[in-house]
Amino acid sequence: MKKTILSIAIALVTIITTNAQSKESKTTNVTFGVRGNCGMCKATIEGAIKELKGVTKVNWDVDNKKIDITYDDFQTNLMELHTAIANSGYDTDMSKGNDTAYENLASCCQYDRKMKMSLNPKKEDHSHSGHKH
Ligand SMILES: [Cu+2]
Repeated sequence: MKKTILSIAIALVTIITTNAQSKESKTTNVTFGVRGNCGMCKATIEGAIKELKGVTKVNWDVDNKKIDITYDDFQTNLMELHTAIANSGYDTDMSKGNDTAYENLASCCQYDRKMKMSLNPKKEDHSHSGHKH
């Protein structure tokens, strides 16, 4: 039973992917700085991005204070990504977080607005050869 559901799911994904490719689309990948503190911040930031059309992948890195987004340039654009995050109360390296939204964040999420963002990963992260790039 589980196998059947999985097969159907895979078939559906294939159909959706094929359809998406037949229309005009331009997959773009972008990384930029976003301030924040914790897992709750991560949920808020990524949630704001997921609401935009054309976003296929989003990951906010809590340690390095930066976000990685894959999106369709025909459905949204870089400025919209920054604006969506700013509207949710978070600073990006291109736009300042909305003050009211910031005030409404849980107190643990009220990050230091002078916090450095878009940091480089620690060196030891890349010294292991166990994974491919
Ligand atoms: Cu938080």
